[in-house]
Amino acid sequence: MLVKLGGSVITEKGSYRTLRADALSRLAQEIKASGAAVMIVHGAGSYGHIVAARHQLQKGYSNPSQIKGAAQVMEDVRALNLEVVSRLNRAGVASVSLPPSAVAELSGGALSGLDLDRFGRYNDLGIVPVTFGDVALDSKRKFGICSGDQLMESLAERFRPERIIFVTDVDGVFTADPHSDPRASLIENVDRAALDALPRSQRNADVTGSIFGKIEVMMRIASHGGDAVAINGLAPGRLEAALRGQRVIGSKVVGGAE
Ligand code: IP8
Repeated sequence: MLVKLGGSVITEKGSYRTLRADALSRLAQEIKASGAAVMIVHGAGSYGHIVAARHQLQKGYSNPSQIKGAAQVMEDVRALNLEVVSRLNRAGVASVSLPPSAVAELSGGALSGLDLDRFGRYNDLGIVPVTFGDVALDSKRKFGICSGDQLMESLAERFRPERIIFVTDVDGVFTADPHSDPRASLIENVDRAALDALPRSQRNADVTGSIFGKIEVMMRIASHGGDAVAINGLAPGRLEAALRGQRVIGSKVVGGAE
């Protein structure tokens, strides 16, 4: 099983370096309780996106004033990662941090290298590899942003997990933004047609792209086989049930992106 703990569920996205500590601890306990073998990726949330956007780090190097910003983001996402790894260890899920700033390489913004053997070897030892959205070196742009979704795609391609679970702060993929539109309804099966029908308001971007782009990544992952689902991590018990292979409220993404 491959799990992404989205930045929106483990942090308060609008408030710099603010952890959703209770949600994170509970999710760690749910992972333990499920007994599932997992690899974990987490988003950066307010530990990454605010400063990365201020310095336009996703575009790569353009001026020396970005350097302090890049170092700040790397420090901040490490702090978040330590919160995640400590809570997993405390819950009884032995975990290790594999930071993209040290084990990944970008080329023009695309993930061109990741030390996947290292993930496999820790996994074989019974230690859960935990990686995350981070700043990484880029062979064309000097540096860039390596998103949790890029990492999910690369891990899914190599390890072919049975199920890929994206944990967010809403029930799944909606016809409109459920935070602002009371008429938004949950799309249980997301395919290419459903994706194309999403309104532009659903495509609001942060530094690593829009919801639209994230769903495309999920579609590509699902087209390798396996099951890709988006569920609500703020609803207690759903991650545990999804890890047990049970049907839970959420959206299932059907493969089909080129
Ligand atoms: O939260 C973004 O990763 P994501 C990483 O998975 C940074 O999109 C540093 C903004």
